[in-house]
Parts: sequence; structure tokens; C-alpha cells
Amino acid sequence: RIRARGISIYRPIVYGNCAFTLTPEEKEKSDVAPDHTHRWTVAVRSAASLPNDVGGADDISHFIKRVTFKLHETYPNPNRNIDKPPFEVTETGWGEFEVMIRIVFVPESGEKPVMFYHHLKLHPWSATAGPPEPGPTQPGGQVVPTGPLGVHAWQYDEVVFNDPFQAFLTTLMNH
Ligand code: SLL
Repeated sequence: RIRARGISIYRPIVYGNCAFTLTPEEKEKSDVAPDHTHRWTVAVRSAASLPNDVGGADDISHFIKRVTFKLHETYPNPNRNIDKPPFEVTETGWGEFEVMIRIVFVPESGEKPVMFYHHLKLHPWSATAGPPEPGPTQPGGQVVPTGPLGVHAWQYDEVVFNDPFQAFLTTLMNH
């Protein structure tokens, strides 16, 4: 396998979450625990796609093989492996926590996995006070509604491949 020495190639990604307060109708549903207040989605996407654009999300599957989202241990099976786009997990819950996001690249890349950490954000910034509205950290606390557009917390980043294998470079450039 031949490396393209001296070449660095990067691909832009976004990772993060959106969250919405549960409506009274949603809270009625049997799959939602009574202490849950929000529905959220944590995701890794191409930075070329808009946050809610599922159609553009598989822009990254030619170089990403798996994304593991490690959720808070209060969730059943906290290690969620996603092997095809959209690389995302949707859940309900009551609290914010740190999500560990591990990206595994396709085998032909020969690249080591990379890790990102994302603070799952549920609570909107306070419109009046300026500083972030802390919201509840315990179930049953006062919930600040997200409004119809929800809360969004996304990070832009770039995955960089140095001296990539020639075949992998070709794959990247053909997309
Ligand atoms: C903390 N921030 O640091 C809190 C943890 C955990 C949130 C928040 C799980 C819900 C469920 C859920 O919302 N966990 O599975 O019932 O202690």
C-alpha cells in the first residue's frame, strides 16, 4: 500500500445535538419515562449538510465506518454503535451530560479512531439574564421550554489525514 507522502487532506464535519421539550402528548406515550422532559438527537454529520439535512448526512460514510456515542450510564446500553448514516442517536431524558463520540474510519484508510466530547445541551440560554440558564440537573426540576425551534449545540471540526494511502486519497477525492 502506497502512501501519498507530504499530502494532508481534511474533511469538515459537525457534531453536536438538538433538543426539544416533550409536549404533553409525547409525555403520554408509554415509551417515555415519566421523569423525562426532553427529546434529543446527538449526531455526526458532514459540515456540508445543514443540521437537519438527513439527505446530506451520508457525505461522510465513504470515510467513516462507525460512530460510537457513549451516553451517560443512566441509559441502557450506553455505548451506541452506528454503522451507517445518519450517524445519530435519538433518546429522551431529563439531564445534560458529556457524550463521548468515537469515530472509526474505513479500514482502507489505516487511520486510528478519533474522539470528540460533546456536552449534550437541553436548556436554552436565558433571553433576559444573558448567562446560561442552568436548568434542572435532577429529575423534577424547573424545566425551561426550548420553544418550537429547539436548542441546538453544534461544533465544527475537521478530520485531517496526513500521508494518506493513495487508494484512500482517491476515495476521498472521488466524493
Ligand atoms: C449528572 N448531568 O452529571 C447529570 C446526569 C443524566 C441524564 C444527567 C437518563 C434518563 C433515563 C438521563 O436523562 N440522564 O434513562 O431515565 O449527574
